[in-house]
Amino acid sequence: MKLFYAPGACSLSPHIVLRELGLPVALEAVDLKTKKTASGADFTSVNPKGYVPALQLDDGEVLTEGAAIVQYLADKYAPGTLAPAAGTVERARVNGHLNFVAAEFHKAFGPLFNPALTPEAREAAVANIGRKVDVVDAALADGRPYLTGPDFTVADAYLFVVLSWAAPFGVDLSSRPRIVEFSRRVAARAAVQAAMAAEKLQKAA
Ligand SMILES: N[C@@H](CCC(=O)N[C@@H](CS)C(=O)NCC(=O)O)C(=O)O
Repeated sequence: MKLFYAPGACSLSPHIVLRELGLPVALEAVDLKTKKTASGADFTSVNPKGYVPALQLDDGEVLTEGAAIVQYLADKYAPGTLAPAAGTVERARVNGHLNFVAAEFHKAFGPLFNPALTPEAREAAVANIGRKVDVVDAALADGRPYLTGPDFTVADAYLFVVLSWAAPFGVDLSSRPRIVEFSRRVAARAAVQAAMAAEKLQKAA
């Protein structure tokens, strides 16, 4: 299997999951501006949508969409561990968080990638991000270590990655101690440390 990724992008989520599962990880970086991969290939021939992550399986099949990739990996290689069994309420809860992170929280950062953003638009975008953070903060309110309880799941991996974009974009999360602690807890996992080191990312504090 080969993961097409960009350092620190949402592809870090399946990267973490691959390492959590102890699977061999072949990585190929993608320049998201030029759509060229590190080997000089045209990335749009791998994923016509032009974005990471893309996971190329050993038979050549390519999976896209981070939420789908992490569920495929969890179900295939360690059923019931990083994602509860399909068809259970517990799985639906993990899927709910995954979908929220993908469709709501991840996308809330979109405006901040625009260098021409006005101060007013930035303020609105940051406020919107804050509302999404409030949702995941509330999920942790009973003191649980991870989104759905005591066990780390694929949804936590994705949430960790999106939370990691806050500081570089100047979004201050320090007033939310549960979120700060969540990020520290996930960052301390061996698989996360290994994935971040492989992507040459600074370890979270
Ligand atoms: N719906 C996709 C979105 C993936 C996505 O937004 N990838 C970003 C990096 S985090 C990207 O590659 N952007 C470059 C582009 O869209 O051209 C998913 O959930 O996997």
